[in-house]
Amino acid sequence: SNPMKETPVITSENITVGGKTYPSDKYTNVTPTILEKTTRQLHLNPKHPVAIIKELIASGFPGFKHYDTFSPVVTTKENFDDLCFSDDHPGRAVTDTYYLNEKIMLRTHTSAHQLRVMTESDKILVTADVYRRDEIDASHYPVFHQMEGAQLFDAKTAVDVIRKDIAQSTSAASGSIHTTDTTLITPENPKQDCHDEAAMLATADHLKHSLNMMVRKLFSHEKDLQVRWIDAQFPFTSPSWEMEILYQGKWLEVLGCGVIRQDILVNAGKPDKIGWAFGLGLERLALVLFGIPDIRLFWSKDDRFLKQFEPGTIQKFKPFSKYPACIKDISFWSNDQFHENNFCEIVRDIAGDIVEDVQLIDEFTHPKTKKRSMCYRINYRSMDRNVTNDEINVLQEKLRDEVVNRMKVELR
Ligand code: FA5
Ligand code: MG
Repeated sequence: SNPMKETPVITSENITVGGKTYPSDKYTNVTPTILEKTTRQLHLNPKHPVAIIKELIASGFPGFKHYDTFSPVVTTKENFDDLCFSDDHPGRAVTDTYYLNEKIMLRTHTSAHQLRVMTESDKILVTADVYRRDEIDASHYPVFHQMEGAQLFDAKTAVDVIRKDIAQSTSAASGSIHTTDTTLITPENPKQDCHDEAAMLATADHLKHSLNMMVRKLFSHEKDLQVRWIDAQFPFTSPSWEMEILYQGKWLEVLGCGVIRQDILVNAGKPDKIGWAFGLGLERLALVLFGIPDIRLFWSKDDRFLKQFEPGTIQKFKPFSKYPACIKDISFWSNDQFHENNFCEIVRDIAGDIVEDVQLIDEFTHPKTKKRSMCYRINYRSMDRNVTNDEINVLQEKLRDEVVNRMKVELR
């Protein structure tokens, strides 16, 4: 049995999650809603889009050891100290990170497992749920999934080994993906002093090549996909970059990566290696791949979301509404004081969150009386339950009364 499936418990003294109990203190800021997410394990449900994209990406890294069952509860040492985060790095703030107590937290990235897995293998992938006190919008959610990848080479032979490897990895049909890379090695995004320049450049080439191939493989059916590389900064890599994909008219950041800080390899007992690492946002790539309009949908328990996905296949998502809409029109003779915002305010007052949409669908001026007629269509729909026609009729009647009372219009 999977201990992460057990329901977390928060008391005033401690927190139980994943079958283990941790004492709370003044740093404690995890909430029941966030802890509940640790039980979901979307990346381990083979029919979930997060797991489907995980498998599709992992299949492009044969020979890599893939870990995907690490507990989200980690130490601040694993998440920050081991990765060379400074003591005052903003990522450590209680405003950004979920703490169980001063030393125990929910991982903010899969890099928290880098050191541990690098001691075990030179080619690794780690997939996991990660937690951040981030904003919420269509591409940000406080819980999401990352895949970490890393590959290490013998520093002495890296240049030759990498040159051969890149030559051998034949480029899959690219669809029409346009990739631009104008990044340079600069003092702001520097080589590490301890690195041989040729070995570092080869490692960086291999990193970008591997990720460009990953994107080509994943999006081979996409038309005119725009991809770009930009400079970035991470405490645990240098130089560092991010990849962005143009999606719905905006550059969407999908991954961060770079040449691993040598201190980390030394701490992993591998001082003679040089290596690269990346951390990608699985939901961000899945948004683009499946055409999912909103990152919140990944958490849906509705079959109409989950049933659209098949392991190993890429099918565009067909948007659905959780519960059926109930559409009502209201027509009236308007007047000079009428303002649409006031009308919408009344609709919201009466129906609250059940209103999905208000639209003017018809407007005309009577040729003789010069009176203006307007017809608004109101789309009622609940996110979490079925609304009945009777119930909506009551709201619509109230609306008709209020519109007359407050706007002095004349119903038709
Ligand atoms: C990191 O987390 C680094 N650990 C990545 C890395 C690994 C760099 C190894 C170098 C070497 P960043 O904070 O940029 O970096 O997050 C990585 C990716 O996670 C982002 O590019 C984005 O795709 C995704 N991501 C970040 N925040 C959110 C969020 N709130 N919701 C959904 N996806 C997010
Ligand atoms: Mg970033």
